[in-house]
Amino acid sequence: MAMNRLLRKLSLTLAILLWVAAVLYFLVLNKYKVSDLETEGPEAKLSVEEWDDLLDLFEEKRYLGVRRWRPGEDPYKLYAFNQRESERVPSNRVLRDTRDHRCTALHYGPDLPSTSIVITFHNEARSTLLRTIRSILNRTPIHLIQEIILVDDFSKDPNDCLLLTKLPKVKCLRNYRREGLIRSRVKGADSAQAQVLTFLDSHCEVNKDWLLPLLQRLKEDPTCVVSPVIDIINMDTFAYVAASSELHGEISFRVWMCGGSLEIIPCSRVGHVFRKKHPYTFPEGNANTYIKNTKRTAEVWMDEFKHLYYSARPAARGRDFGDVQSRKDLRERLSCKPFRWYLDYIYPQLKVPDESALRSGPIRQRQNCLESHQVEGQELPMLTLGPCSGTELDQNPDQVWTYTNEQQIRQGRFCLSLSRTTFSTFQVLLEPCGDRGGRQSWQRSGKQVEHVLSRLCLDSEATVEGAELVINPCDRLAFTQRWEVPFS
Ligand SMILES: [Mn+2]
Repeated sequence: MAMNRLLRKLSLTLAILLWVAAVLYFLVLNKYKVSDLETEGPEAKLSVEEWDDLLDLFEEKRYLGVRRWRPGEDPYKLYAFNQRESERVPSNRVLRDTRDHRCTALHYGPDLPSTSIVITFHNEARSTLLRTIRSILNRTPIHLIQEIILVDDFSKDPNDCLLLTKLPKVKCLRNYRREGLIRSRVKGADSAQAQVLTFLDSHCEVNKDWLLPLLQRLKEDPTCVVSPVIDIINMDTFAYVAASSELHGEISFRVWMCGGSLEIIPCSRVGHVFRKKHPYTFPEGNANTYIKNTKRTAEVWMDEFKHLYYSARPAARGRDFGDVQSRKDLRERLSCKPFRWYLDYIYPQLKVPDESALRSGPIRQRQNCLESHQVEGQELPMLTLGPCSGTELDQNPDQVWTYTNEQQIRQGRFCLSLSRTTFSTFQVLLEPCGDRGGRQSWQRSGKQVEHVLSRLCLDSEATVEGAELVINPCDRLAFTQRWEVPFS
């Protein structure tokens, strides 16, 4: 007993010692890194005096004094990040160098091409927008910046953009109606003077030497599209946190199919404020814009695989997606390869659903269909029966279900699942797909749909609100257990 207590005491002491050592190590490391930053080469940086002069002209305090957070206000209301913290963080703060230590030993060619940096924004917080620009001016050899082009996508206050043109290299373009991200970027690109274009978000902070390895790689191979590793700026505290060095960028199949390549350059680091939602609305409504954009991509680029997109996004069926002829022409003109080539040679690790096992469509019981139903304020959609609606060509997305290789009955990210609560284990509802405990496995058995583990059958029971889905002992005579399904 005493031995036990002693051991516990010892291990606790050890844990505390380790913790103290770790904190000290981190502090020392931090200090080292900070002094490292301060001794950056003179050509890379404006002197303090030069900066002071420019900022006197620019009047930073005055710029930041508009629409400031006030005590009592919700600091997340305007921008969906903590505005109060953002305003506390100086525009020229010191960042920890998050690169692998081996990056510091790299040398870059003296004749790198210069770049035009395009930053688009719509009602961005002034504090984050300014910090984005100052971090660029502070951490980039000035001769490599041809210009910083701000594209103001019809923000409420034109001065958010205009006043910043007092900073070196900064230009401002403004849309006189809301155009959206890509048209704004194209506008910036059209007016750019440099050969290399760099697109940045409007709430970033670039880290030490961020641009050099990107330009170096482009010089070696001009067909590349390159990206930094994106570090995380915490939306609550604005702490700058290193992203894991495991690379997980967007793999743009369009670039690969048309003879380019997309590379994430590990020695280039840029921080970005990740948010849980957009603080602004899209020109055609958030869901509509998303569906339209992804549907256009599928229609132009995915060839015979586009039905997989529709299985995953049934809401896109029958939706208008505008004219894509010019995009198809572009694909033709650039002699881009088929989507299948991309799957075979660039991303063979990607598991493409086996077509014979993937079937989708409505699940019918007489004239009624299995249907999902969004309820205001509720996280999970309700599962119910409703009159079948929609046609083969124009299906009702709430009534389209996909049977997957994992024997799930799926719609979007939700799957038919047995209830988790003990007092109603027989209820069937919608939950996020992915349960491995067998609550989401179903198979067809004649006219019935059987829950694989319990061997009970999918059934419906009338309630005051309509119908509830349950499982019951299988009974071939019960009409509520007879289903027409799109899979066998
Ligand atoms: Mn962003």
